[in-house]
Amino acid sequence: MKALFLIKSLDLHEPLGIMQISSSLKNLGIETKAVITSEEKNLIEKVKNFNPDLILFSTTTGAHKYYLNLCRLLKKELKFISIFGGPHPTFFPEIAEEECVDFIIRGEAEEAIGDLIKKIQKGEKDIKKVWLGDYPQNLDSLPFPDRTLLKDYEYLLPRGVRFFMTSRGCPYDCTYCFNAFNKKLTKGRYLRQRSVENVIKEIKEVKNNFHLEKVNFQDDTFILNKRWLEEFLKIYKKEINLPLYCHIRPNLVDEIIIKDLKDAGCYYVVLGLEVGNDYIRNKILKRNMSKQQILNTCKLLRKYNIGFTTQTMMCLPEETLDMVFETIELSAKCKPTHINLYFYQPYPKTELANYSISRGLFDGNFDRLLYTYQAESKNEIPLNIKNKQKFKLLSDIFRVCVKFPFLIKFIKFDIKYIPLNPISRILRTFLNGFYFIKYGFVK
Ligand code: B12
Ligand code: SF4
Repeated sequence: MKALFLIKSLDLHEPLGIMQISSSLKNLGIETKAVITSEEKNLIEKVKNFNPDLILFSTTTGAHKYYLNLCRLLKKELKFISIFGGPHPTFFPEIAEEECVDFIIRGEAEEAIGDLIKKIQKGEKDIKKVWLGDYPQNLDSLPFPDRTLLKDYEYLLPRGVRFFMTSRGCPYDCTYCFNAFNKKLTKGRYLRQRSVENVIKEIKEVKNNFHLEKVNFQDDTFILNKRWLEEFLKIYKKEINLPLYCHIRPNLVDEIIIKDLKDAGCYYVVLGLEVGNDYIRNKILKRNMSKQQILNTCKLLRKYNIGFTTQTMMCLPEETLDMVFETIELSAKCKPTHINLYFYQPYPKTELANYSISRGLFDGNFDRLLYTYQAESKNEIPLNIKNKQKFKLLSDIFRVCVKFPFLIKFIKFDIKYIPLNPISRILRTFLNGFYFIKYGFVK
């Protein structure tokens, strides 16, 4: 049997979920291959040449329209069984009603995919269409992700950077995030941690077989388990000793953690600042985090010379323009290396999406969501909020204000009262141009 993963783009990351499923399939004796569809001029030919029995689609909400269209198109050209998995089918199983979808697996699929394929191989009739994966309780028992799957597309990944996951799950219940609902899908423990030895073994294997310069941990909250972290970082320093990157949550940070991370080679972290307004952050988003915790974390990161990105959001339910300026003010005080800004997207089954629907801010049509939700005036704001145009214009000048906070007062007046005045438009364009020349696109 042959299985093909079709992936729109890598977005500079190794897709660990897909690589994990590829390992499970290989263990069943199935040949696997991945094709990055945006890289192929003649995709249909390429697919036909491989002649897969199974085509697998891993999709987030927003990317699902692309994959459904692709699947429909391919179904017209060749015979195969389609299997959908990943976050969108997990939270929106209604996708199984689409004609081109043969099977979906919700949740973590390492075991379920094996069960499904055995039934297909036996030629069983009436196999159920919607499967729910059992969330593996012992992560050490899983095969390592298949690092050879993307060997033809290495050039799409940052050179020397490899991606790892040391845990699954998150104990928090932020209202916009998938975790709160995801934990309801599992019968067992949701928060699971691999052993230190198991993670070190995987990194060593990668170090020995591939070019490895930097280790990128994708865990939702890498610093959650302090005892584990302390032990891990010591061994990591001794046995791996490569620069590392991870995600941290400011309420979990203390100076010992930041110092330990730095000593182990941490050069960069990402942290969720989300918003400056306390009501939005703690009541609407349930972040359970104070401004002071965010400021202290950023101060420590600067003290230990660790670069960091602050993740921020705007266009949330109940958020006003003044509240976005609070986010700008807090970000400015944090002095981040890079700033990520997104328009809030209501994802299926999240508490905040349900709240948005109940307040008439969102119609519940998840097909309207975007592949990515970077905040820029050319992208759509999904919620039906007042003053959309002003929010969009503010998103364009957000980073400039964070870098040059003395401009905040002026921009506040400008965006609130004269956003479309030609002179203020020219001025904002000039400021953005200056910012771009000085810091480039990504900052
Ligand atoms: C790393 C990461 C990224 C990376 C890499 C993504 C990738 N291709 O893996 C980058 C930065 C590129 C990224 C981008 C985005 N991401 Co992201 N990302 C993550 C993160 C933190 C980890 C993903 C991961 O590696 N998990 C570990 C693996 C083992 O788990 P997994 O991927 O879920 O795979 C398992 C199952 O889902 C399933 N499965 C997965 N694929 C398939 C396929 C088949 C056929 C089957 C049967 C099963 C199956 O089995 C796997 C093994 O158990 C998750 C949160 C999380 N903790 O999972 C968010 C997450 C997936 N991202 C999310 C979002 C919203 C985005 C963006 C829209 C953000 C943006 N700024 O634009 C984009 C979308 C881009 C896209 N291509 O669709 C959401 C998705 C929510 C939703 N309803 O769709 C998540 C869940 C985070 C959240 N807080 O809600 N992301
Ligand atoms: S801490 Fe991060 S990963 Fe955990 S629930 Fe909140 S947003 Fe999601």
